[in-house]
Amino acid sequence: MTTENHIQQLPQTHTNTENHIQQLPQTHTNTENLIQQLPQAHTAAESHIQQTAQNHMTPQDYMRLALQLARKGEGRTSPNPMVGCVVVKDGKVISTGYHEFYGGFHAERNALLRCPADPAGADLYVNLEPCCHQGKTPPCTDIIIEKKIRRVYVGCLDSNPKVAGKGIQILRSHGISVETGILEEECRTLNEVFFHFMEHRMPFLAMKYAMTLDGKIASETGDSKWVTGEESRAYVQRLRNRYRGIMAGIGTVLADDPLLSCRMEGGRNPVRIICDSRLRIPLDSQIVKTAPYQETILAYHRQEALDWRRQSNPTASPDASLTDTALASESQCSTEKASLASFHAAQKALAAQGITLLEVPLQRQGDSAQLDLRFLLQALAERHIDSILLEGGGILNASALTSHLVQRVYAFIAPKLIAGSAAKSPIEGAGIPKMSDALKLGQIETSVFGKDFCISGRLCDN
Ligand code: AOF
Ligand code: ZN
Repeated sequence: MTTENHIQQLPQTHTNTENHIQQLPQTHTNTENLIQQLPQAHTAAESHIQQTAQNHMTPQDYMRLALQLARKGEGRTSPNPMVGCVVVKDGKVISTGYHEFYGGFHAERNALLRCPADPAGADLYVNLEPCCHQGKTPPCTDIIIEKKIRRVYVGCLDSNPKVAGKGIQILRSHGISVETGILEEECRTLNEVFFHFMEHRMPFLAMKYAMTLDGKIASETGDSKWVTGEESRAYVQRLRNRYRGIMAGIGTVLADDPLLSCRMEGGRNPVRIICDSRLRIPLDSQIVKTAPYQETILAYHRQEALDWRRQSNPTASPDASLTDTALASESQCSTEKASLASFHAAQKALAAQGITLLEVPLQRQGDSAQLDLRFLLQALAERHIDSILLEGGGILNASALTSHLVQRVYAFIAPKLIAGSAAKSPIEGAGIPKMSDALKLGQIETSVFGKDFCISGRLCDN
């Protein structure tokens, strides 16, 4: 067996709960094929395929269908969940629907409104408990009752306090039989962002990095283009579509001048969040130049920004050799004025590009001080940013990790070696002294992209 064959075979050892791999194009299942055929089953042959496939469908199979439908809304429903719905009558799927975009009809209403046949007496499968509140759209429980659905199969309960078990209660009180917990773990995982945001009111932070087999994200000279291959990088574009925000540090901006946009076909750009405590971002950087077209937030600290301007302008700095105190204090005063003027000019120029400037306090970590990420994330949550892909350098990653703000890790590993003790690694900082105290990941999913691996998992305690 060649090495490559060996690698290709590894993903097949995974469990059903690891749905990450199911999202890859080459791993389509029968239910996925079915779902692609459902809306456009025009020919007799297609209908035949549908019916054959549907004859042996279990509640789990229908729920898998609902999950696949739900994923069609990926990147468009935030901060609402991805929900899919399947209506089954006399052993046949008579309608499907999904939550297509934020503010649009819910999955159940879409499926029932578009149902070509009378759904009275049908079974309905939905990955999230039907809602019972009037929000942007009317309660789903209303239409399920009105259309005389007989049985409802639910993937998992909704943790939105307006729903949280009440949806199921209402259905049961109208004589509808409700079964819950169908593929519960997959249903929870699909909407992990929604549940985290609903339960903690904090954005779900996913740390993504790409490293060589010897754990380096760049060479000693700082070269990082490219660690991973095309397939991995295409998947990162998909992640950028999936997450509402993307976060990077000023170090990355200065080193790589990235765009941090989503280049996936039909994708949606994430909100860019740059941690730049000293407000150093160059006005001619790609981020600043494209800010009128892609929402951008800069997190900074006022005093750090002023101090940096004072220190980086030596001609205006107070001259220590000056003996005359009056002269010295006059010089200091002009330095203060100059740094304040430069700071205000930067603020104005950035705001003129449509950039939101967020003032964030500092947090001490050992001898150094960094932006208080918890404070920043709370501020972002208030702006309805429910999820963030962290594409930080080692310092920002360490800061997020040690502040216990990271929920998921995507580690892309390329079969390359670059060596060098000064070559940067994905997570820096002081580190954890004892292996027994290492932060542990669960729900591990392993995928192969070309010659690279991606290992993803949830941080166990966050
Ligand atoms: C969805 N899509 O298919 C289902 C949802 O913002 P609203 O008024 O549309 O309501 C959103 C809430 O509805 C959401 O937090 C969740 O509790 C519930 N279910 N939401 O966006 C759906 N079924
Ligand atoms: Zn609803």
